Amino acid sequence: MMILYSYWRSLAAYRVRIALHIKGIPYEVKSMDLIQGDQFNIDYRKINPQMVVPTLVDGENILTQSMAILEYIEELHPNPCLLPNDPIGRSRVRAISLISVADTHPLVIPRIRKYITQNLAHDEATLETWISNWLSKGLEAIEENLDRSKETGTYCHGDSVTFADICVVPQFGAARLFGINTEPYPRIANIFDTCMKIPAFFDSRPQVQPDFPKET
Ligand SMILES: N[C@@H](CCC(=O)N[C@@H](CS)C(=O)NCC(=O)O)C(=O)O
Repeated sequence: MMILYSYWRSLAAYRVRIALHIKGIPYEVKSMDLIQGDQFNIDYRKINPQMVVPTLVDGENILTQSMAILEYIEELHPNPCLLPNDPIGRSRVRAISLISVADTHPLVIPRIRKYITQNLAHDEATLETWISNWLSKGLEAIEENLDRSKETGTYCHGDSVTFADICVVPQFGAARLFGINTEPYPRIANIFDTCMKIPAFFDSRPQVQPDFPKET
């Protein structure tokens, strides 16, 4: 069985959980507490020298970077298909995905947060402004893309789930959890609500992960 190194709050691991679920691939979760610093353990570093999650272990193969993992899963199990048939469509789906994966998410991960508060000595309020600014900017760009394109359908691209939904939904969920005003993003909100009716999205969400903090 595949092993997924994951963390309940990780948007990148969330993307992979959704894709594995959609493709019906069973996997075992190994939880990494990124706040406690599990990612820096020497044994994990041997598996993932970047010291981040997710890492997917498929037999002898170790896969890293959520987008690269999504592509791997897609090639291994083409059905149901998570990319459009045409090159322009695939390019659009990857572009929407990367607004989140490459241009938004890296700005709000734990090591960046830590750098802002510890190395640059900014307070929590400044950190919150930082996070909220970048999450919002990403959503703004995605909303405008969705609004302008005739390819936008029930989902980000057409009427079936693609990588784009798998990348946008976790970011939108994080923005809501973070208390950001999401009213300016009605198209994303609709897609989010539609996706949440799909077990692959609903059952992969942070709040139902085994390592989600229990209330004391
Ligand atoms: N671009 C990578 C991002 C990986 C990443 O930064 N993951 C975060 C959690 S979402 C992490 O493990 N951070 C550890 C840290 O910042 O120390 C991907 O999409 O897989």
